[in-house]
Amino acid sequence: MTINEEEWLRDIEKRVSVDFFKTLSEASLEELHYVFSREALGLLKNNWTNTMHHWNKQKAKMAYYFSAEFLMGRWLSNALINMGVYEEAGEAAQKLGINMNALEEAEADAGLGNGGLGRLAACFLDSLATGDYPSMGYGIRYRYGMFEQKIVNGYQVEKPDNWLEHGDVASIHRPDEAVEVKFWGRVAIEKGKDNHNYFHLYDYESVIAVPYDLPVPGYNTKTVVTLRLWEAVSPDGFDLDLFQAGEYSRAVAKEIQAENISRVLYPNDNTVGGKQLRLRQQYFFVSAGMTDLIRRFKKQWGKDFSKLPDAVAIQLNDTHPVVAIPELMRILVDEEHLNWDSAWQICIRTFAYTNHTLLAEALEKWPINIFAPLLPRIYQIIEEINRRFLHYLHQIFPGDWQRHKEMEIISDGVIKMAWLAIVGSHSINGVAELHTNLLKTQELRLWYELFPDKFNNKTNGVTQRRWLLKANPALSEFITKRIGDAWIKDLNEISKLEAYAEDPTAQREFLAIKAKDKQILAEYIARHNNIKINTSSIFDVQIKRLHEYKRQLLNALHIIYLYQRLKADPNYSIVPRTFIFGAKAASGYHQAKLIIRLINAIADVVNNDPVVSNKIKVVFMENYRVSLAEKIFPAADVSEQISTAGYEASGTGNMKFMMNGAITLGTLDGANVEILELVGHENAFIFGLTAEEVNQHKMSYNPQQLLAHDAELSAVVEALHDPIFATENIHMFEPIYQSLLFGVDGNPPDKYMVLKDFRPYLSANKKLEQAYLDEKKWAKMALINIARSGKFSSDRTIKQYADEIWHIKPNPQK
Ligand code: 26V
Repeated sequence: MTINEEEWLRDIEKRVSVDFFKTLSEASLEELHYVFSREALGLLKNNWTNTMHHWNKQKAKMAYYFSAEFLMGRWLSNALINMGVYEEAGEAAQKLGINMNALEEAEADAGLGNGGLGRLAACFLDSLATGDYPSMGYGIRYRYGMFEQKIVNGYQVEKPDNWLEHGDVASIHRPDEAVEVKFWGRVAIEKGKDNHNYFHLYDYESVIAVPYDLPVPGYNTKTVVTLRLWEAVSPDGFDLDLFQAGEYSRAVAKEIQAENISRVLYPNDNTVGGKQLRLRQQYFFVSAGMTDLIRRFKKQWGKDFSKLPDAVAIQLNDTHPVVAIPELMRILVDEEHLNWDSAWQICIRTFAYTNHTLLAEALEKWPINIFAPLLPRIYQIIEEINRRFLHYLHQIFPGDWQRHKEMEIISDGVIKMAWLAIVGSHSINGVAELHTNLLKTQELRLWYELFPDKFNNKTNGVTQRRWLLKANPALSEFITKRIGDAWIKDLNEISKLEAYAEDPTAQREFLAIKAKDKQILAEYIARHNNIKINTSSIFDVQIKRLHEYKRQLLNALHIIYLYQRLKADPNYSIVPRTFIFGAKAASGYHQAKLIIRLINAIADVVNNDPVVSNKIKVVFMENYRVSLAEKIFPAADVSEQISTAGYEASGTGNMKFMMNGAITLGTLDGANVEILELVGHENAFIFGLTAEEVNQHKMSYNPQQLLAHDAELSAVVEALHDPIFATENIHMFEPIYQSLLFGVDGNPPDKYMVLKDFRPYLSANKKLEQAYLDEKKWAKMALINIARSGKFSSDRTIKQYADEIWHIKPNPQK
C-alpha cells in the first residue's frame, strides 16, 4: 500500500477545517492526531469491506473471539506500520510541521482490559489479521477503561480513564446494526402451532447494544479483522412525562441504568466480586454478539443450524463470556425451535473455552439470587443443562456421590461458570504447558478424568509486530540487516540470528542499541519521576499487575537487603542497578496497594541516600499501560518473572522481554518453563521452589522458624517497622508484616512463600551480577534469547488454535 502525499495533505487540511473549523496551525495535537487517524481509516476502508465480503461470499468458516477485555493500546502507528505506510505518513506529517512521534503521543491508549488476558486478546487480533484468518472479535466498548493511576505521597490514587475525550479515533459507529438485549422479566410456556411447548419472556427490560467497529489491519496483507465493541443505550431515552412533571432525576433514571452497563471496566484482575452489574455486562455483550453472529449465519446458510459448527467456532476468553452457551441454547430452542438434543450437540461443537488462571478466587461463581431474576430464562436453561449432565454422570460413575457433588454446575446457591464452560465446549485449553498440566492433575482433575479428549494446551504468544518491530525500531533494524525481514511475519526466522551470537561486531552493536534504548528510557524517567539514573547500571524491570502471587514484595525485600548491606559496609561490592517497577493494583486490593506504598517508601530512602544512591536506584513508573510498556521493554536488561511456582498461568511480559534481549530472572512458573527449555540454564537465571515443592511445603512451611535461623533476612523483614521506611508511623506496613509472619484474612503465613524463596533469589541475583560484568557474555546471552524467541509469537499460538480447535484456514483476498 502507498499513500498519495499530495492528496493526503489536502485531505488532512480539509478535515481539520470541516471537523474543527480550524486551520492546520490552529489545530491541537489531539485534533491533528484525530484527522490523521481518520485519514488512515480511509486508506484501509476498501480492504476492510472487501475482507468481510470475501469471507461472506466464500462462506468461510469464521472464528469468533469473545472477550470481556481487549487491551488494544494505541491504534494509529500500529495500523500505519501494518499497512506499510508508516514512513510515508511520517514524511507527510513532517511537511505539515508535525512530528510523527508527537502525533503518536497524542493518542490515548484503548485500555479496555486489566492485564495479560486482555492484552492476549489484542495480540491475537493482530495475528489473526496477519494470518488472513476469517475471524472477528466481540467485546464491550467501555466508556472508561482501566483507571489512570497517579502516585500521590507514595500511594496509588485512581482517576477515571477518559479515553474518548478527544474523540474515537479509529472506530466506526454502526447504529444500523444495533440489536436488542433483554433483562429481567418472567418466563411463560406457550403451546405453539405444532403443539409443542415454547418459552417466552414477558415484562422484560430492553437494552440496545450499538456496535462500534475497530479495524485491525494485518501486516502486509489486505486482510482487515473487525473488533466489534458494543455500547449500551437505553431503548427509549428519558421519560418525557416525568420530565414534564418536573421529576428530572427520575426521568433519566432508566436511561442511566441501561447505559451504566458499558460505563466502566471492572479493574479486578484475578478476583471476582459477584456484582450484578458485572453479570449484566457479560450477558449484554454475549447476547448482542450471538444475535449478530446468528444473523450473519442465517444470511449464508438459512435455517440449517446443523451447519453452525461447520461455519462458526467460538472461543470463550476465560469464563467471562460463558453465558454464551445457554444463550445459544435459548436462541436455538426457543427462537429457532430446534429440539434440545440437537441444539446441545451444536453448542458443544461450536464452543471452546480457555482457562487463564489457577487462582481459586478468580473462578467465577454467580449467586443464584443475583442470576435467576436478572436472566430468568438463561437460568432455567442452565438448570436443565445441569440436570442432564448429572444424569450422565450417574451413568458414568454410578454411586460416586462425592464426585457428583463436586461437579454439579449449580450447587451451594451458586452457578459455577467454569463447570458450565467445560460441559458446553469441545475444547478446554490452558495457556502454557505447566498450566495445562496443573489443570489436568489438580484444579480440573475430575473434569480431565471425565473428558480427557477435550483438554489441550495452547502456550500463549505475543505479536512481534507491536512488541519488537514497533516498540524497538533500532533492534528491529539490527535484526533485519542480518537475517532479512521475514521474521516480521514468521518469527521462527529469527533463529538465524543465533549465527551472530558470538560475533564481536554484532555483540558490540547490540550493546550499543541497548545502551541507546536505556538512554531514552532514562530521559523519560528524568522527566516524569525527576530521578537521575545511571544508564550503565543494570536495568532490572518488573512490570505487570500488582498481585501478591507475582511477588513484587520479594523484589522489594531484596532491595531492602541491598540497602542494609551497603549501609553496614559502604565497600560492599555490587554492580550498579536500577530497579524499575510498573504496576496497577485493583482498587479494592489493600494489600497490593500497600506494596506499592512500600516500593515508593524504599525508593525515597534509597534514591536520597548518598551512600547507596550511586549503586542502586528504585523507580516506580506511574500508570503502567500498553504505551508505557512499549517504552520500557526495549530498555530492559533483566526480566523479573518471580511468581510463586504454580500461580502464574503463563505470563506474556516474559516473552516481550525475551524478544527485546532481556534475560529472565525467574521461577519455574508459567511460560518461564518453556523459555528455560529453549535457552537453557546458561542463558537464564532460574531459582526457587518448583510448583510441586510449593505444594509439598504448604502443610509444613513455617516462616518464623526460617527467620529464627537467618538474621539477615530477619533484619530485612523487621525493616517494615523501621521509621526510615515507615515514615508516617511505624505501623504503616503492619499488614505486610502480618501476612508474612502470621497470615491475614484466613490465609496461612507467607502464603506465597516469599521468605522461603528469598535466599535462592539472592543467589540468582548474585550470579546475574557476575554475568553482567562480562559484557561479551551478556550480549551473547541476550542474542541467544532473541534468536530463540520464535516460539513465542502469537502467530504460532493462533495457528495452533486455528488448526487444532477452530479448524479454519487462512483465506486472503486475491
Ligand atoms: C478475572 C476477573 C474477575 C471479575 C472481574 C474482572 C476480572 C478480570 C480478569 C480476571 C481474570 C484474569 C485472568 C488473567 O488475566 N490471567 C492471565 O492471563 C494471561 C493470558 O493468558 C496469562 O499470561 C497470565 O499468567 C494470567 O494471570
